[in-house]
Amino acid sequence: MLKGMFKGLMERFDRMMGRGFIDDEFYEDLEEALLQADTSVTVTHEILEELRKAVREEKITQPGDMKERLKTAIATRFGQQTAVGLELAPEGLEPSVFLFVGVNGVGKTTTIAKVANLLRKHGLTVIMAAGDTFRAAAIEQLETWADRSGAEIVRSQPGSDSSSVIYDAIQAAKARKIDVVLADTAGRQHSKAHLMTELQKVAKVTEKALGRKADEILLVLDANTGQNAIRQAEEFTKAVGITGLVLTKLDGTARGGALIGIYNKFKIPIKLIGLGEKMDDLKDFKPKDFVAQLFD
Ligand SMILES: Nc1nc2c(ncn2[C@@H]2O[C@H](COP(=O)(O)OP(=O)(O)OP(=O)(O)O)[C@@H](O)[C@H]2O)c(=O)[nH]1
Ligand SMILES: [Mg+2]
Repeated sequence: MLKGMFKGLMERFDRMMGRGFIDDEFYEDLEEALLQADTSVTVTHEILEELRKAVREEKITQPGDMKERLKTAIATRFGQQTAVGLELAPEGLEPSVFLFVGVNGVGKTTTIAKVANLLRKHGLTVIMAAGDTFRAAAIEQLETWADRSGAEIVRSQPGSDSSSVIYDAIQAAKARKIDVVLADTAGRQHSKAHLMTELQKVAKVTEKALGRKADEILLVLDANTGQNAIRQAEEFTKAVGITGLVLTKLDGTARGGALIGIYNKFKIPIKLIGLGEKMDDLKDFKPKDFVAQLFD
């Protein structure tokens, strides 16, 4: 599933392996491949330095051994994350509330469908809040997913206030003893101050309805966005306290390099990864497995 990511890197690696020895050209090829996958210049140079050091100190001579080194170098940059999963509400304080935020088209609504599907399979009841009130189509899209996953939905008229819809959904969940509220929000550019202010209001209203902060505020990032994902993480973190990242569209990206280092920079756990458009295409994030898949 992850074949697309670092495709260029893998092809180049195979060519380097073909040469059977490590030379300057090897490092140059590796550098170019990492940069082409949109790995930042800093992270690329750190990785190269690490590999050169390993070659010197451990007398590595074969590109094949280097591949293992590279895997480790990438995996450590995702930190010691184990799949902790989503944070549910403390016992007795249900419902759990998860807000999904991010720029346009990254996969927020699809991820909500996938998470609803997962929760339903675990026997939890789910209510979706149609907090993307900008477009009628967005509300209909969520309704379709609610039907398919067996979730309920709270919706309002297009153009109505996003935070009131989410407020209503939380109240409905309390009244009907529903386990989890999944709140959709409209896609918003991280550079638009008024939209980020609106998001702060959503977070505040959620807190008011719930008596505590949302259990998760998940920033959804499209793996294809390259280094701009870092900017998005910066701005969304500043506006609202992001508790976890969801990385989507990993099934088709050749620019996943930007994601190396995103954990290191923000120390926000990557909670879920999206690997397709269907409800089952969602996985926990485990750095080692993830990196192993990239290389195999
Ligand atoms: N290949 C692939 N496509 C995905 C994935 N997640 C979402 N998509 C697709 O990306 C497109 C946008 O997904 P949405 O869920 O509507 O994105 P959104 O963030 O809700 O978009 P807005 O509400 O317009 O901001 C759809 O065509 C989805 O099917 C994924 O993990 N892999
Ligand atoms: Mg959406």
